[in-house]
This record gives sequence, C-alpha cells and structure tokens, in this order.
Amino acid sequence: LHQQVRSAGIIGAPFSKGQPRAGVETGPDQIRAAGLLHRLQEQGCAVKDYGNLVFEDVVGDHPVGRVKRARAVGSANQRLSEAVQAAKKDGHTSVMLGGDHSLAIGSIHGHSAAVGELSVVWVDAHADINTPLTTPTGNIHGQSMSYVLHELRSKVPVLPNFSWIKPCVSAKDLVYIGLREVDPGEHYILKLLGVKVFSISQVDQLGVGRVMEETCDYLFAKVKKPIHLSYDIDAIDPSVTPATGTPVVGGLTYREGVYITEYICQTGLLSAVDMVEVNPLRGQTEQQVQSTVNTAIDLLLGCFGRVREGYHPSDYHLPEP
Ligand code: 6HN
Ligand code: MN
Ligand code: MN
Repeated sequence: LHQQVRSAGIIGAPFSKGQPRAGVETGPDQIRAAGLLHRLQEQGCAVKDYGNLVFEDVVGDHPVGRVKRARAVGSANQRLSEAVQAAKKDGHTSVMLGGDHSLAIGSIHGHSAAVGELSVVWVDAHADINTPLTTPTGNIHGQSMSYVLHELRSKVPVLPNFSWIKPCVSAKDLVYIGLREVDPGEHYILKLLGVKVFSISQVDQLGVGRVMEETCDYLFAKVKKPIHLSYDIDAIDPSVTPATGTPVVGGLTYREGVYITEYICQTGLLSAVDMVEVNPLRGQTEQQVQSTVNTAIDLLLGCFGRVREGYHPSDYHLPEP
C-alpha cells in the first residue's frame, strides 16, 4: 500500500503576532477538528500529536524601528524551535500547524538544529524575505527568511528576543514557488542573492510538472539535503483558499498545489513541513472556511504519501464469481 512507513509529529502553533489580523491562531485546532490526524492514520501514516504550544504574553512589546511585536515573535519562535527539535529527535517528519508565517523562523531553526543543512521549498504568494529595514508593514510574517539566511546576516539587526537565532540556510538551498506579490526590497534581495524563484508566471510558462523537476534538479545538484517545505496557504488561489490574511488573486490551482506536495513526498527527503496562514475568521462564509481548511488537509495528506490515482493492498485478490 505504501512504499515506506511515514510518521508525522504534529506541533500546533496558535500564534498570530507576526501580523495584525486575529484568527490565524485558531488554525491548528480547526485543522485538527476537520480530521487531519484520522485522515493521516487512514492512509497508513503514524501520527504523534504534540498538542499546541503555549506562548507567554509579552508586556511592553513596543515597535523596534518599524518592526511590530518582535519580543513576542522572538520568544514564540524559540519555543517552537525546541519543539521541532524534539519531534525530529523522536524520528518524525515535523508538521507545524500555524499560526502565521513568522513561525517559519523557529520551525526552520529547530529543524536545522536537529538535522543540519537543509533545502527549503517555500510555497507562497509572498517571498517573506523583507529585512527589519526593508519591511513596508513591520509585520514579521513578511520577514521570516531574512532571519535564517546566512547571506543576510550583516543586513539584519538583532531584535529583542532574537539573539538565539543563528542563520542556518544558504541562499542556494532555497527555492520559491508561486510568488506573485513581491516588495521592491524583496525583489532586490532575491536578485542580489541569486535565489531560485518559480513565480506564478513560471508556473504558467513551464507547468507545475517541470517546475517541480527543475526544483529538485536544482536542490539535489550537489548533495541531497533534508527538505523543509514551508507552505503558506495563500499560495493557492483565493477562490479555493479565501480564509487567509493576505490573499492575492491569480494563485496556484488546487491541483497544482497538491501536485507540489505529492512530488516533494516522493523524493523521500521531506523532513519538516509548515502549514501556515489558515485564518478561519477571514472566511466570509462557512463554505469558504471549510474549503480553506480542507485544502490545507489535502496538502498535508499529499506530503505523507497520498496519491490521487488510488491504491490497493499488496495482498489484494480479485473476487472470483
Ligand atoms: N505572508 N510583503 C508583505 C509584508 O508585509 O512584508 C506581505 C507579507 C505576507 C506574509 O503572507 O506570510
Ligand atoms: Mn503569503
Ligand atoms: Mn508567507
């Protein structure tokens, strides 16, 4: 039925302070309530649920330059980093349910602390690579990659509660898929560092099949490193996943989005995944919320071996009349 035994270590991260919109902190519970654990088990995946992290309130978290709520984001991510390290040490593929995308800082940091050098596949409408000095909004969910990239170390001031973060990803080990709303400072950084980007325009040009082939050819050119898949639900078109804080028209189709997860899964190198920015309060109807949450689940099922062609058990016998 399944080529290899997979196991998912689920970490709920009900955190929203990397951006201003309430509701994204309910993502982990909504995704669980819609049946994620049962659906994973049904497809033969072992599951360990570590529950939800508890994040302490930070008083006096006033802006640092333009950056909002740095202290809360720094301490939440430190806690998350430890949780991801524990899940990796227990032998699981780490699954971080967000929460906003600032959580990628701790998730990537913890993953790298546990396994060493990583490849990062970042699927998003946005590049989330503003520095604290280029950010147009001050929201840290738009800056996550800048804190973990070696190459940006000298461009990123150390914020309060961020001193534990050690850059741990090289620009050559990062691939973006689905970008369609990139700020000028971010675009400059991507060109400066020569980051591999498959914008939504390249998905149109090449098709998702070639995008994934080229993604893996590029990442595996030298050595095969464990993959960190950071999946922002706003990568998918808002007609499918409207319940998110920063929707951008013209996104990946449901099928393209799922194909990315199937392809990454079959590399056998998926070691940690983030599913972030599901915000039930941003849905205008129950149907919009359900469509967003169910798509997040289908993306995670794809990460753990679900294939759309179907299955049969290896001992299947055709009934004789
Ligand atoms: N996300 N580029 C914008 C900013 O505020 O820096 C939007 C970021 C969106 C972040 O969707 O995870
Ligand atoms: Mn985004
Ligand atoms: Mn994002």
